Amino acid sequence: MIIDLRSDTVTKPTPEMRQAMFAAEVGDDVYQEDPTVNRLEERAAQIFGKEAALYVPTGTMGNTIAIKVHTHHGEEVVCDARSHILNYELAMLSWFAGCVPRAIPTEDGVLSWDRIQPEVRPLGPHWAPTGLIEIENSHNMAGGTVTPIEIVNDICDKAHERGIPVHMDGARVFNASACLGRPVAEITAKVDTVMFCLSKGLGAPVGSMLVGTREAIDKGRLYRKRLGGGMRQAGVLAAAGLIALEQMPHRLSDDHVNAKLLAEGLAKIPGISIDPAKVQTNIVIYDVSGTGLTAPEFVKQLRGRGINCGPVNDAKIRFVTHFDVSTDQCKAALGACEEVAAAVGKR
Ligand code: TLP
Repeated sequence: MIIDLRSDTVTKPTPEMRQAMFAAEVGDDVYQEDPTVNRLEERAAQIFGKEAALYVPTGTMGNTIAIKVHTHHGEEVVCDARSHILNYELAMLSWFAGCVPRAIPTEDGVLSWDRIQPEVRPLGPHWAPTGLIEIENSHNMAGGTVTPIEIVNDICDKAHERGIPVHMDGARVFNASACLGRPVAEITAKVDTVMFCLSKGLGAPVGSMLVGTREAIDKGRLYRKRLGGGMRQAGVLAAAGLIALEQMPHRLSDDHVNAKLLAEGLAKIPGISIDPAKVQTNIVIYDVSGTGLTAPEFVKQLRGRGINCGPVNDAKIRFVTHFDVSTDQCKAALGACEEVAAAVGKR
């Protein structure tokens, strides 16, 4: 059996989700008549302490809509240099919103006002104005790192003083919440919009939510339709999303324990480098260049031993823990890494 550590997107819906999907009450959601979608949107808004929410097929669409809602063509979006919106969304912020990214490199994916402030521009004879600031929490490619609430709040306060909105890519904000031991509503209290995914660690087969003010969400609903995201009897999907939202957040810390176990084990393998202290949530990114193999070569060797994962670049590999991988399977993955590293040593 393959142990799939490529992403938390690979989770399969639970039997309870499948039951709920089977029994879901539905209607046409483009007319806002799907009772299950409506319930999911109301619950998401309630849990985040915001006015309204919008069910979208993917996190990418949620981020794309949020950026469009907040900006005008020809503006800049300040984000971390390794952010998902910049590197993994096919330049949607330029394609759909007509904006350019203003990327800020960070050590660990955590932006701060000190780093952002010099990059904030007013409209000038040469400059595009800053239309939006984006925070990714937890931060995928920085290894699941979490931006503390005080930093989120500080960025929001300073941005708002200058009339700049803040969007959070909270694809994994429930992981950030489990790590901080604080409710998502506190983490996102000051951001103007937050996108979170039901289809990652929360285990739903499909779907993400955009949450914010009534005005932003009403506008966002029209952009969702423009993007082809008006989904009709989407209640069959939203039913699984409701279970994901209500029942799955509490178990995310199990994934974090498994990620820590992986990180600590990996750190002991000669040729592999990772600082386990930096692993806060369910993403483990480690460097294999000291083994003499490139990351794609290492990944291929792991695949031959039943472990599925992906390279981040030539040197680094990403493992993501989720509810379809057990602690024993994580131990097996560690065993496979040891074997691969040792086999190179003997060449
Ligand atoms: N991330 C995926 C890949 O696209 C890399 C993964 O396997 O981690 N924001 C963040 C922070 C994400 O990690 C992702 C997906 C998204 C947005 C987009 O979500 P989807 O895949 O639903 O469009």
